[in-house]
Amino acid sequence: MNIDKEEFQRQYLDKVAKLHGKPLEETSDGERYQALSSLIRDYIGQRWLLSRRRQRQGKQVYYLSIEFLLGRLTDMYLINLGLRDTVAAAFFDLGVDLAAILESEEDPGLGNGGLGRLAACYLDSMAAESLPGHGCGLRYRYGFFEQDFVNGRQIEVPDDWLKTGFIYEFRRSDEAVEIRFGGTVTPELNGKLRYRHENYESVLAVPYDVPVVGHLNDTVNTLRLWSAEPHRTDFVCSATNRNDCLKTIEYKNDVEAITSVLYPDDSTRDGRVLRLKQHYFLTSASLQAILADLARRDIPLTRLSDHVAVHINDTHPALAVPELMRLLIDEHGMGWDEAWSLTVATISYTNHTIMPEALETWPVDLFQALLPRIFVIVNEINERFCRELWQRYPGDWDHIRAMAVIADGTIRMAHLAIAGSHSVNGVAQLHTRILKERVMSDFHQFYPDKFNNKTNGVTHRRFLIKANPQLAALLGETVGEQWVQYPCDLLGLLPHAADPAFQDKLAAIRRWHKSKLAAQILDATGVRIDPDSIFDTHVKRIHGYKRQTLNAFHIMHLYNRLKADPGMDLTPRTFIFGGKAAPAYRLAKLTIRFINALADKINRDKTINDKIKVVFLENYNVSLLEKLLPATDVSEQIPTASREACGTGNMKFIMNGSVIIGTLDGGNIEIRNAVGEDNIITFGLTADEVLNIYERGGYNPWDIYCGDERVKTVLDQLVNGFLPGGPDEYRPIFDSFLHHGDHFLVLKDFAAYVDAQKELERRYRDRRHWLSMSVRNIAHSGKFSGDRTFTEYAVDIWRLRPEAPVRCYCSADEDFARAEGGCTLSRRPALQATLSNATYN
Ligand code: F58
Repeated sequence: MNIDKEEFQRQYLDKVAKLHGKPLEETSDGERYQALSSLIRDYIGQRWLLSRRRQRQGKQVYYLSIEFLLGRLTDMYLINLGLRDTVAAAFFDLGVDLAAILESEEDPGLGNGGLGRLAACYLDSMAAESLPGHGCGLRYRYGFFEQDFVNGRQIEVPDDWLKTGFIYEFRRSDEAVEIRFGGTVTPELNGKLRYRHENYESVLAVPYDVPVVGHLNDTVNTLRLWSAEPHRTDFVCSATNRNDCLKTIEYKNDVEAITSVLYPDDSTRDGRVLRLKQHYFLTSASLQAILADLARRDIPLTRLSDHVAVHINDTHPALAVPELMRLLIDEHGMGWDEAWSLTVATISYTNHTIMPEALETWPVDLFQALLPRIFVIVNEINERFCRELWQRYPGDWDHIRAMAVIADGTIRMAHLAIAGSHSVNGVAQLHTRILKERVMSDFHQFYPDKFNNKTNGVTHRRFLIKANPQLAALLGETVGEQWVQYPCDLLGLLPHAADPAFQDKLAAIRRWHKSKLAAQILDATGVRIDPDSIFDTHVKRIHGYKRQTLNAFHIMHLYNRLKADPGMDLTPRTFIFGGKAAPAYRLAKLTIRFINALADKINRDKTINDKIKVVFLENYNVSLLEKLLPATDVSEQIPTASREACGTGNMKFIMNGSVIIGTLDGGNIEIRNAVGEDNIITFGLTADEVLNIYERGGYNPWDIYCGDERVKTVLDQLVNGFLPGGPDEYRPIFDSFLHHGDHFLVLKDFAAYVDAQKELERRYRDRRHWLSMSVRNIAHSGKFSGDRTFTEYAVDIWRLRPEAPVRCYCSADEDFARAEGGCTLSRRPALQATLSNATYN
């Protein structure tokens, strides 16, 4: 956007006056933020309108997701509009602290983990690539939850992210649609078989649109968030009829509950019903709007899949399959076969997990009661699918039952998603292989062409340019500003990897961020950490398979060594944790308490000379991650191999120059292939070894407990009063390892992890060597840009003809060469020349 500093100042001061009626000097940071965001909203409005007009004819992608973990928007809008430097300079002149203003923004609480953040990264990439791709999600009144620690325990506080309003949403009441729950359906034969749906509960889905601004281009896409509201016509409340009034209030509460919170507690039947309601609400509202838009564009429904791609992010929106069938058949009079081929051609599905407990199923009775018409359709899909299977595997009932959509009184959403879509993708090469060869091998045999891999990618605009502007500037000076459009150009750093002058600049930037983070941590936790220590960060959802306990056990072991030998030569290290535990996941919550107790014990111990410090930061979210990325030396990516579908934190850390200590799982493997074995520290069981243990057994954690003194000491310390909080407090953790089989193989990998940590420290001590590793990680991170992934989705899955030609992304690896869209290094001759002239040492 073209606006100079003086003009911006004029407009801003004008906005302050109009909004607040007082001079800038008298406004608070919050009021200044309001004025800035309101001005940005004005800037975006006009561009949005033009972008919609331009995009009208092209094929549109709709990315349906139960989560969009957006992070703060203001700074990103400024970057994408090309206004960040102008605004920073303008505020500097006005004597206003832009950073403080930006801190007043709430993180929109619309997500929880990697799946939701991936959805947000892809929105950013689609807009950056000028692809007409839009998000469809829910406008939760309260986010997942805000995490507080009280005596080291996680307390879940409602995340009231909307309390002061959300300036970037545009309510579109005129585009509200009706959603129906419950009731009865009766078949009617009137020439054609039709279903009459009666006595249902009617809910209004009201869209709130959030603009998604492309990076330095004219594209503004839309994230549409649906909010549940009572239907006006049902709102009966008169003073004379108290019963009606109570019913109305009950109805209103029931309706509003649908979008009141992300992941409502599903331990009760009511909670499960609410989640299913959310899923149907999201899919039905989105599909109704998509078809309405098609009609507005005068496109016949029979051409649906040429003009629309609907992508389902995991199985939460898998009801898109039967709902699209319902709309095509019931509302538009189409026959089953035509509706089915259009549905399959339109929908594609990404799987994000192989963990059996996370593959969604619904009890038939619950499903049928809530969605009677949809149930009839799912039943029909299942019957037809089983008939097809019978043709292929006549008489093999076991095989058919294993693959059926409905079996044993449950509806299996992954099976529905696979049967009803034309593409099923995993999110890393290993994950896709496991899907094809193990978890969904039956489906892969049946539909070999549907399965494909799309290794995740993340946006370097948020996680590098926004999070680490100093590094972004250094990269620009070194490899040319074009790296922002072509992240593969970062390969041009390789010749500088061993250059002390470049390394020193990189080190100075990291040191600056570390000292800033240290100050923030002191402020937030009262713990003083040394900016010259190794910052070792482990941030992600708290889960057994992510193995925060493995990290904690290693810390305990280090502490034990230090206590035994206070003079031990150890590079000072600060272990930083962050992450939320699902409220009903007791062991994960206890893990938080355990790590907090350990932190307390270690941080108070004066005898270890501050050699190790441990902090668990409250309320991990996107904004906190952005502060940690540029200050982190070591990133912990240590899941049980095979369990982490891909991971995306790993990618965000390497683009900031952190070195990973990690297992050979998910995206770590591809990162290792890209950066080279010498620039990542890997350890532990491979995925195949883990899967073999799961299938054949043969692992007894007691053998390790009895055979490795270090493990025994650490585990005993959980229950012998070593930790504050009492000896029984942490017994469930102890039991999970020794009495419940150490499902995530923490003890099994312990020795290898300790060795890897030693190796890490050895390498860190050679400062030049460490910095060269760091540079090489940044250099190879271009491959993990979400723009690259999105190009692959656009070309292979959605068959999208983009508005602008798809940008090509180079890689030294030929596996990124693609027939269309992508490209190899050979397409960037200048870079190729730099690289081939360089000597790497
Ligand atoms: C994550 N899934 C994967 N699920 O764990 C991670 O490996 C992958 O990189 C990422 O998706 C993106 O592909 C994930 O975040 C959830 O948060 C579940 C959602 C449903 C409720 C339980 C958690």
